Amino acid sequence: MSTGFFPVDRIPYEGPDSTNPLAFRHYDKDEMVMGKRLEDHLRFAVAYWHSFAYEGQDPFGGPTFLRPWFPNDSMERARLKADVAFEMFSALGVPFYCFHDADIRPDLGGFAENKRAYEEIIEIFARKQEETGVRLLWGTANLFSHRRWMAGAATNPDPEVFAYAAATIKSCMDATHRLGGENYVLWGGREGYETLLNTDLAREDQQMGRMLNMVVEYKHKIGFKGQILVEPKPQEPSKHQYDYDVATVYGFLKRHGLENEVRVNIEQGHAILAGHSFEHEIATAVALGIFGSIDMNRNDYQSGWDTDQFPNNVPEVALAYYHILKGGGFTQGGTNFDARIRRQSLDPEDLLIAHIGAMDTCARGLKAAAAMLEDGTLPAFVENRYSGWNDAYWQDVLAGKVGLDALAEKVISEGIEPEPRSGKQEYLENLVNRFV
Ligand code: XUL
Ligand code: CO
Repeated sequence: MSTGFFPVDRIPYEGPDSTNPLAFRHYDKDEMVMGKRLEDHLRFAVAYWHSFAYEGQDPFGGPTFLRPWFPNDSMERARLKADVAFEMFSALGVPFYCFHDADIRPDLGGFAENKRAYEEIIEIFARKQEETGVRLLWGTANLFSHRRWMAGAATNPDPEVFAYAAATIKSCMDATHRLGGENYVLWGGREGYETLLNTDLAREDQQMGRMLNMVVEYKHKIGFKGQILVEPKPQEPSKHQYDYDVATVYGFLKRHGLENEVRVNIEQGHAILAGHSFEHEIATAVALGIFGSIDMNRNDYQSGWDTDQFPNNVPEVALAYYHILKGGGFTQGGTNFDARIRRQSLDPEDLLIAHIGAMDTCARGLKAAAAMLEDGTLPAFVENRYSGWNDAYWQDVLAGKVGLDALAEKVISEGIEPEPRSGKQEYLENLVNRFV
């Protein structure tokens, strides 16, 4: 029986001419793009925390959303929240969802009590997954909200907090495994510092490396087949976070022997905070062989905060999907909407409308990206730009068979004077604009 929270129980696809705010105009999940259904390309997921746990607070004001499952203090309310959440997943027709432990269970105090409450909700989720066909894209642990994490989880100066973090991650990995999750995510909001005056960087790096190695060891021990993903972010809430961006995470993985075990979950808003574009982070991960999944959202470009708004800019999203498709597309990853409605968007239908707009934006972006690839001009331009390197001699240079002195000799003996060639940026920008 429906809770009656939402005004409709199914969002139909009505095509680009529809004026119905509760219908898709571009996301037809069965539409074939490059030989694959849109649903299988995009692999959309709803984020439990933003849509069902966030109460509308900001740094200057308290809750604005008066949902019947707030406050988060009883199992009864947690069950109602789960009912409404799965009604929304089904209404939107998303294949996936994601959650933290603290999003889905009440905070009843101690570790053992919270674990029991968590496991009870996980069994409810397992039943609901079966009934609705909705699956888990990833699970994760909230190691940042409670005051115990204020000085870090894995990187805490107190080893007992490290142990508490390990125990929490273990129960979240067990739950993700139980629900058939396709990935497990680690985002270290408090793995960083507020001031270097009280921080030992070398110790904190060692602690974080050991924790991630334990996660990987445990994954293999229980036979979890999902990807382990680290989510980079440069700061907020910490003044500085160690998982600053994709390149920094790659260095960390190499240092701790994890570059073949762990990949990244890249978030648009985090890329912007790091001074990058979303496509920069995606292309970097693809180039390094650690691309895993994305958190899709957008930041307000004026505020300088991680505002976690729903995406609505097709050209931006198109370039992100271009690099994803060019890298082979998602395997176990997907498009998680790590986005929340604004605190004035009070109506239940606002939750649906936000996701509909975001899904349509992503569908248009992906179709534009696929058209760019199928047209082939852009990838061919880049390939051609480097084609000089394909010669056997230059391949030998890359393979280490030619040294600095031999190259110097070649420049002199052959009288090499390279002629610069146009990078054609404006031509390429105009080319992209034909598709978006
Ligand atoms: C915070 C953020 C998190 C992670 C999961 O900025 O993105 O919601 O995605 O912990
Ligand atoms: Co995120």
